[in-house]
Amino acid sequence: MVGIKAEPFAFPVRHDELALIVIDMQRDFAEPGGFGASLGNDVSRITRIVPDVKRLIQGFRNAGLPVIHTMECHRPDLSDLPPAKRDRGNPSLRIGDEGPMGRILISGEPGTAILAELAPVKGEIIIEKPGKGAFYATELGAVLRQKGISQLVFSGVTTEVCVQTTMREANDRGYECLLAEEATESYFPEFKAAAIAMIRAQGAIVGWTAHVDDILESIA
Ligand code: C5J
Repeated sequence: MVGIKAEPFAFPVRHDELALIVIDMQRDFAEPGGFGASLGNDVSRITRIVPDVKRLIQGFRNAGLPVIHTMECHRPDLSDLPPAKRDRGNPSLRIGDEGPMGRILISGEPGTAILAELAPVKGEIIIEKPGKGAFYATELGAVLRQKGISQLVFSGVTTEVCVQTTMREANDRGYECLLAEEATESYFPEFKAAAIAMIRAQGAIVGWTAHVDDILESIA
């Protein structure tokens, strides 16, 4: 077995147990008028990773490996939105409020959709999640078990919030996790750098990180 070139050491890939998770590449985090922008963030940082996320997705599709998309969103009646989450951050628009792309982070609204360039294709799984982590209150664990997946490549946004939370949830559940460095982004470059350093510290304490090219070479 040849591992994927990674930090802090080669990722011991098993291609038949590998899936890609694309976290929250939604208009609400990447476009003006969405949730990310309402918190005062520069959303252009997010759109810059779209080409790298796209070629990672394409590589997994070409290899016949599973691609799983997540979306952070809530029910229209807000019954899965704790007040502590709605009240946080002092955004100009809160989750559930009407914005220029529909209600912020509500299932089915235009702004909640995945960016058109990265849209899931037929057969790909979409996990709608009310939390930052994709295992909390979702069917993700059952889906992965059913597919026999034990290794996850992570991409998407934001590195230190939903990506890192989900990686840590996965790590605790026994999955081996690899973060694709150019295919993830934060509104804060220093937070992305810190998350990458934390993930691979102490002998891959919560996972590995690798360049998109090295991941793609391994699955080609
Ligand atoms: C945030 C996310 N940052 N997808 N969500 O609120 O990282």
